[in-house]
Amino acid sequence: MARRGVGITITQHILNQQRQNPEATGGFTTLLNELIVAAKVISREVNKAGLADILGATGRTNVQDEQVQKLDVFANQVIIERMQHVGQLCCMGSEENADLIEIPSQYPKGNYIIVFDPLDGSSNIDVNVSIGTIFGVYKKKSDETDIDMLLNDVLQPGVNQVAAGYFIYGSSTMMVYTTGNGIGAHGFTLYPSVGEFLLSHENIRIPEKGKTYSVNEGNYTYWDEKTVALVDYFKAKDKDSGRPYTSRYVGSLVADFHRNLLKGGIFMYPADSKDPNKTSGKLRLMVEANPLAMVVREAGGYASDGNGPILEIDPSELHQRTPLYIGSREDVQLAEEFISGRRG
Ligand code: AHM
Ligand code: MG
Repeated sequence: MARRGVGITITQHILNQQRQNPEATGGFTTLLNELIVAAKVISREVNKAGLADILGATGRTNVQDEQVQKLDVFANQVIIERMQHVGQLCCMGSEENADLIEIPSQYPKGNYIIVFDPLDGSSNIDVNVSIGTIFGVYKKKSDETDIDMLLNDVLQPGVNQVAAGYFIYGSSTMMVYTTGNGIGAHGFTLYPSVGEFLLSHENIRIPEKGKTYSVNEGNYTYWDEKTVALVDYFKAKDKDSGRPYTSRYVGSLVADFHRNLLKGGIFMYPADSKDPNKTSGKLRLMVEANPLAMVVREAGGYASDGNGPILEIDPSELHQRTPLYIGSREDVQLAEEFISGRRG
């Protein structure tokens, strides 16, 4: 027997959720729908990335004599162009843009803010490994309209996100999203022949404890002793606690996270000494860590910077970086014990 709701479209799902909120105006649904259209366009381009040499590699012209763009630049442009005219946004923040993105004056504006990483896992584009788009949505707090003043509205802790999620362009294209408040995290698979995302993973629950750790161990030499002790712990043999864990890492956050979300485990990008302050790793708080932290929380998991919840960090910069430990609750809590020095 089919599970309840499985097979409904993402649009229907968003509408159903919005109906439960008496204050909903439909603007939020419009916003997410436009993002979904952008993701479908990106998915189509990602699927033909391997044809770049045939159609003309980046920076060259293709058979139609058009300039071929880098895929991450293309993805960024598609999202900006589609989202700027929905009338629901006051500004946007992208991993690809140093500053906030203004809504052009000819378009109406709204009270939402979207932050995104248009194509995460860029080193994997050329080698046919899954990549993704990550997004978080906030509501503006002030009445500001001046772009220079809006940064204060954007720099909110992740706990304030009203929606968050990601698209993964893999063996199939999926969207996983949540609107928070215990509503759960839900997964939709793009059926290319129909052109719709259909509900395939209703109310995802991440196992409390996994058997997998995901980390770039090539950074071992740049870690402090607490991080080394943590990773050594996962690799040590102890039958009772299910160790050694197995290791899985492809270097695409969305792909590594998605696997652990469905199967259990922990993804880590610890602080390392490549960072001049040794306080963060490579990943960005607002466009990478916060959206996934909201998804994992709704799925019953946890995300930490090693000392406390990612979602409670008060950001001071749009492109701020953070250490990230995310996945099964017990595994992330254990990582926190090591990193905060409560356990050695
Ligand atoms: P990107 O935004 O430039 O693609 O970088 C982020 C990616 C993540 O997807 C992934 O987790 C990480 O970088 C991998 O980094 P590393 O190659 O240092 O392991
Ligand atoms: Mg990224």
